[in-house]
Amino acid sequence: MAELGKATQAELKGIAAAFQVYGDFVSGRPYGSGHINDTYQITYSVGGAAMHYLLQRINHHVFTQPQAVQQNILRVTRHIAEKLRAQGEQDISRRTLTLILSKEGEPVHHDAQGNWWRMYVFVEGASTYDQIQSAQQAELVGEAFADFQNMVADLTDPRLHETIPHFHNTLRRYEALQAAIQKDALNRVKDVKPEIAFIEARAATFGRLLERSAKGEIPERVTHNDTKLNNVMLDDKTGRGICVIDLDTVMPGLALYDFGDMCRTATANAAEDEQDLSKVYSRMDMFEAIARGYCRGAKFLTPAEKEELAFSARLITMTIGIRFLTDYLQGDTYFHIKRPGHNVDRCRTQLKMVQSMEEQADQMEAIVQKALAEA
Ligand code: ADP
Ligand code: GN1
Ligand code: MG
Repeated sequence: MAELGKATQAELKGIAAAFQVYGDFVSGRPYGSGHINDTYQITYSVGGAAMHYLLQRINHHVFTQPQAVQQNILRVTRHIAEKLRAQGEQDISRRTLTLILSKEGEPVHHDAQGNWWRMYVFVEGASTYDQIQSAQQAELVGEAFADFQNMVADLTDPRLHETIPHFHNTLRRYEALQAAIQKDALNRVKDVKPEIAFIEARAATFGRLLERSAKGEIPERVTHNDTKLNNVMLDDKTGRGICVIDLDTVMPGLALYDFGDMCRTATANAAEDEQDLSKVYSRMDMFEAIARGYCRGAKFLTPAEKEELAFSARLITMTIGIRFLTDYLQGDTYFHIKRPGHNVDRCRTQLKMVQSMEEQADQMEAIVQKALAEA
């Protein structure tokens, strides 16, 4: 997979001009800490006032059908905006992403180099966090993602495009890891023997949610599928989770994966790429807060979903750990890395988080029961 290099000011100016924006381009700068897309904050001068836009190059190696992604996002964001409007909400362009169409009226711009770009209204006065700051914040994050699931629940007809098929299918992710181990293209397997052993020892659990879903016990819903902490914007004044972002993977899926992924990131005591593993563990005060916020909003959960909430946190953390390790063995072609070994560091934190959640499994179960009872 070829790296998509960083865009220059002149390129950004040209790309921004392809969208329905007014005023004069001032500057563009790389923005955020996502692992997939290339994100830029663009400043325009409009009638003398500074105005920001969010310009993103969609990673077309990851999202091979950028137009399908954009059709989904247009549909999702318009649907949410309509709902918020009907509820009498204010400030709707801070409460959902708003796409700015290209001058051709499309939700995406395809440039001469073959890159795909999209532009959003920049949400001001709100921030994303790579690490959780407080239990109150964790509760608000749980609530924000539950609200999101409620708002998109009826986007079923027609079915949203599956932008990445089998995205959270742990068995397939495990198969991909085994293939990468077999191939060992870069002779890296020798460095990660304990990690491989840790994963293999737990393989019997990887099909658990898939089986219950195939039996019809766990329903398909419209889900976000990338509910990491830094994919929700929190209001700088109130702390509320005002806008769920990074909508590329909104598609049919399991609500449990969304719950699990918020626990993976928002209960972590350390950064996703922390190298000192003694700092990495899952915080139960944060888990309690997320479970409270999420269960209060997610009134739709079936008995089987309720039973698997705590397990889903371990499973998704394991799945992401498997994906980081696979990418490391394959030569770091999927996730953006900033240093050699970055993906193996990320894998190690995920496996440490799994271990920490396993050690606290009984407590997690009790916390879930309490959160459900009080919801
Ligand atoms: P990635 O898929 O690479 O994670 P995101 O869509 O999550 O990309 O964007 C990366 C970061 O850019 C986010 O974590 C957030 O901080 C910021 N961001 C994204 N969209 C907006 C927006 N509309 N307004 C302000 N900041 C945004
Ligand atoms: C990626 O795009 P970003 O950084 O929000 C990845 C997620 C992983 C996450 C791990 C499309 O999320 O699936 O859980 O990294 N997104 C995609 O941090 O693969
Ligand atoms: Mg993101």
